Amino acid sequence: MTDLDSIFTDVPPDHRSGIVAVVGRPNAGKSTLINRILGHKIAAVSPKPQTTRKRQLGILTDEQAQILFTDTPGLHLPRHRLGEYMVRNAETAFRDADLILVILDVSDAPDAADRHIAETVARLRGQTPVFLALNKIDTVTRPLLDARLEEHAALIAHERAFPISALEGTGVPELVHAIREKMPLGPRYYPAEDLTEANMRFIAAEIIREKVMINTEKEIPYSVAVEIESFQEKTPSLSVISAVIYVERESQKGIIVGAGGSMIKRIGTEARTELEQLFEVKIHLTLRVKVLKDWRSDEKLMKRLGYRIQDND
Ligand SMILES: Nc1nc2c(ncn2[C@@H]2O[C@H](COP(=O)(O)OP(=O)(O)OP(=O)(O)O)[C@@H](O)[C@H]2O)c(=O)[nH]1
Ligand SMILES: [Mg+2]
Repeated sequence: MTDLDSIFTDVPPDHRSGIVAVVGRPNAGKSTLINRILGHKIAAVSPKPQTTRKRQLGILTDEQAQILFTDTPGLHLPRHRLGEYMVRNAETAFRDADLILVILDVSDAPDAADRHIAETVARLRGQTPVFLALNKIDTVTRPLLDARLEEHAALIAHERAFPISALEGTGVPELVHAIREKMPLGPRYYPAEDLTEANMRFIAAEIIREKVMINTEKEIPYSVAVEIESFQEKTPSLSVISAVIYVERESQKGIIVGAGGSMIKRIGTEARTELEQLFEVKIHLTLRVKVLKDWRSDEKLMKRLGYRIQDND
């Protein structure tokens, strides 16, 4: 039997499958939750808002079901072309979804950004059912927690709400169980071993960008784009990757390189270590830094860096 046959035949007649759009404000924990659900890191995570820039599929497969989780950029009020791209990219995720999973961060009381999410969900949800994941419950102690959960749950009309900690895993199995039950009958769309449809080049670029975001401050995390120039699987146990880190200004280049190259070295070591774990091979990683002036405001340059407007169609 070929691989293709097994995709279509190895599932029971009551097999379920569907798409879950994971949406929320920047920093709510969407990517953390998807990594947690899959038990593998496929998406970049950082303490800074607006880490995710484009949709990414996380695929959860078991005997009974295949659930496709769409990680999306945080919904926010954009201030430049890249921000507009990100928000439109997130908004299109609503269109194909069988279920909308809104992640709310309960570590603080709801504010204007949360109300903006609520309005966006109300505008775009159509007839699609909504579940809420009330995330970061590890940061709030009882009895305050109960009031917090209620305040957040009151923001958005929903079918069910689940208090969770994406970081620690609390409540996540219950959430996944409920999502599975909500999926319509359907086939297995991807081979059981696939975790994402993103290729290794994209994941490598995202991990490098994540390390830049974690290690830099102010505008720099947002001014960075990463391009994989070459990715060669030299042997089954060694890959050689060379990547360019683009920034918007000469001064930012100096900061990313750091004194005596210390910063770029740190970014390289952290990225390499994590990629070796993810891909289970040794990696030689070479990083260079280049200036692409004001690329975030320039649609042509954005396109060159992989943020194509037609991604939003
Ligand atoms: N304490 C705590 N921190 C969390 C939890 N979930 C996520 N975080 C942290 O919140 C920060 C943002 O997490 P991300 O997963 O990048 O959030 P996101 O919603 O994908 O953010 P954007 O991609 O920017 O929209 C990271 O520092 C995470 O470690 C949680 O359950 N508890
Ligand atoms: Mg994210």
